[in-house]
Parts: sequence; C-alpha cells; structure tokens
Amino acid sequence: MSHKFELPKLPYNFDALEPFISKEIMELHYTKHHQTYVNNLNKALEQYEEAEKNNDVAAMIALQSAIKFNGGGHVNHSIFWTNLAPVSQGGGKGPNGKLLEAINQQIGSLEKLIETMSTKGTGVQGSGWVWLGYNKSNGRLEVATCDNQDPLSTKGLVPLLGIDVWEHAYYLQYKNVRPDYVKAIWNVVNWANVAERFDKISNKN
Ligand code: MN3
Repeated sequence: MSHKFELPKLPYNFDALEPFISKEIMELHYTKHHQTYVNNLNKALEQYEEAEKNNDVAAMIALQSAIKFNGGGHVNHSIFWTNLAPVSQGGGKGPNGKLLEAINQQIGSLEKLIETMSTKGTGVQGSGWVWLGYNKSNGRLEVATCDNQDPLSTKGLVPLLGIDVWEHAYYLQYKNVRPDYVKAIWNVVNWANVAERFDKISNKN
C-alpha cells in the first residue's frame, strides 16, 4: 500500500530548449527541484498513511500542507514539462483548431492571451505560477495565478498551460529579470500539448 510517485520522463534533452531556457536550468529544475517534490510527497503520504492507521487525526491535518506543497509541485511540473517543446519539435508554433477558436472567441486573440499571461505571471509576488485554465462549469478559458505550488485545481480550473515563475525557473540565466524569461518562454510553448489538453476536457463537457 505504498504511494510511490516518480519523476516523469522528460520528453526532450536538457539542452533542447536553448537558447530560451538553458541546459543548466533545465537539469537543476528537473533533477533537483521536481525530484525533491516527488521525494517529499512520497514521504508525506507515507506518514499520512501511518497517521491514518493510528487514527491520529491531528497528525493527518498537520501533514496536509506538506502534501499540498509537494503534491502541487509534482502535479505542476509534470504538466509544465509537456507544455514546453524544442523549436525543432513545434515549440512556439501557435495553436490551431478548437483551442485557437476558443482563444479568439473568448479572449480576443492569441496575442492578447500571451500578453495577459505575461503580465499576470510577471506580477506574481514571490513564488508561483500563471495558468491558462478551463472552467468546466461554464466552458470558458480563464487566466489565473497561483501562489507557491498550489495546483490550479485549488481555483476550480483544469490546467492547460502553466508558466513556472519561481526564481529557480529562470534565475541562473535571466537573473532578477523575470519579464525577459516570461517573454522568452513563448518561443518554446508546446501549443499542440495545450490543444490536446483542451480537446480532452472540453469534449467531456
Ligand atoms: Mn519549478
């Protein structure tokens, strides 16, 4: 009965997103940061299981923030890696089909979406994420920010595209200039992956 989450396979090499995201960032981000979330999630879930076995509700409650933080970190990064692709594999090539239609209809244009996400992502105070999400209750696309590693599910939205704006995601290359990182990352956004997520969830509604 052990919960064993694992680091998902990175679908490209560490240097594949250069020059927009450096090899050094990718390697550290994936092998150190994401791996640590996975390890600490597994540890917290093990402790939670033990607490549950002992009917120790107070201990169960005390573990919830560790599960939220590390579980959110695992969920978010697992989406993030697939939201990106090297330029040679379609990174930066804009969406088409139903997703593009929905963006145009609901947000105005792809340019407007990118601008909104960039502004909101740049404006996150401290560590967090900016997301394009899908609201199942009304079928609409929404841009939302989350603090720390809170997953987008905490805002009632289904994640389609996330941009990690924690300093660890850019500092080695962009130093303190988060806006430059947020501007550059659009060159390697895997819109085909975002569209796939959108088709899957919007078809269910
Ligand atoms: Mn990160």
